[in-house]
Amino acid sequence: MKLESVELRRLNVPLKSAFRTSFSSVNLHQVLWVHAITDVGEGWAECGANERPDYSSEFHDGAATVLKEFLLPDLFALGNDLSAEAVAPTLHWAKGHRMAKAAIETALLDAQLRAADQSLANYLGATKDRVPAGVSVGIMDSLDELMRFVEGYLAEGYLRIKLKIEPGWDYEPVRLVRKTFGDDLLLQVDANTAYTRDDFDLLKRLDEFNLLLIEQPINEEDVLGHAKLADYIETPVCLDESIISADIARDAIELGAAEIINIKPSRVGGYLESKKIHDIAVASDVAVWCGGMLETGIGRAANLALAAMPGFTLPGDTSASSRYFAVDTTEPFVLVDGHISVPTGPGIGVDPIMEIVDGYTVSKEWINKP
Ligand code: SMG
Ligand code: MG
Repeated sequence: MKLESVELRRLNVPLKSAFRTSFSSVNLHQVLWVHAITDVGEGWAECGANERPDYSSEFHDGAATVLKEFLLPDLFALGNDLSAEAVAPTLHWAKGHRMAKAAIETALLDAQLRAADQSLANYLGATKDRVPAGVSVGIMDSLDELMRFVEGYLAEGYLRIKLKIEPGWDYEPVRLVRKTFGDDLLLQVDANTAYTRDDFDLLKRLDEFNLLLIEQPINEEDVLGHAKLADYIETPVCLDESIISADIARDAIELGAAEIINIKPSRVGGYLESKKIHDIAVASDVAVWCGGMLETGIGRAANLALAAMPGFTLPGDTSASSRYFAVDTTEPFVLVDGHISVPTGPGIGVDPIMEIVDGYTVSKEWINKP
């Protein structure tokens, strides 16, 4: 396969309601797409970075710049030696920028698999044709509002609820959701690093609610702190932001810091690295689940393929398109009996609907092979 040109496309996709985490509140999802044109066909990917470096150090302008100035020139230079598998080794010299690398690797993997008439799910070794869906519920202005949203999601059929928490929005919302919806509800929380080592007693209070897990309670660089917390509380500690590579996943597991892992392909540099993390976790008896970055259909499709691998034993943040969007960029993913179907078509298995995509597009830039 040979890379001929790449389109960087920015989209502004409105959210149905504001999504608030411990670090931001957004009601417009700003998206960066990477569209690769090769000699064997085209491929699409959604970059996991946010517009601002708030979830991780990456952000759209940074990803676009590193792609244009450093990553794409090396991939153009490979000529006919390009393959999706060659992307990570070729770009290894460039430190970090995993979301930018994941985006181009995924777009090329999509092109390569479409040409080979193979689905991403099949390529990754998926064993399921549908995956159980969880939903991530943002921080709300009031407990009443939270109850209304959770009740609505449960009525739609979601099989697991994840509550975003932060200091001041933790014990009470969790207590109320547990009390209202019962002990059988699969319930977990995500702090996005909002706590510190001084908050362990506060976090221990959540033990009484029999949570599936607590996700990334403290600073992503404090892996040892998570191991200490895991010793201190009953609730299993799950890492998200900290796990940026298979090497870190292996270390975090060995340290006792990652009792469960949220795998987000964008955060770790792509689907190939995600597969490595999956394999390491399975070999260590650590459960994994697929996280999300509010992906539109292009990104959601690829995440569903990953979530269909055998080690993904917990419901992911792989919710239906309608969780966030009135109109998705592809055929919408729908919830049926609490599950979402894994695409079976070649590559990521879905196509952008260009009339809709063009309506969301705010800019396009083409980078051509020199
Ligand atoms: O795709 O449903 C989704 C988003 C799930 O909560 C979610 N993601 O830390 O896991 C996480 C957050 C990051 C969101 S960045 C705005
Ligand atoms: Mg998280």
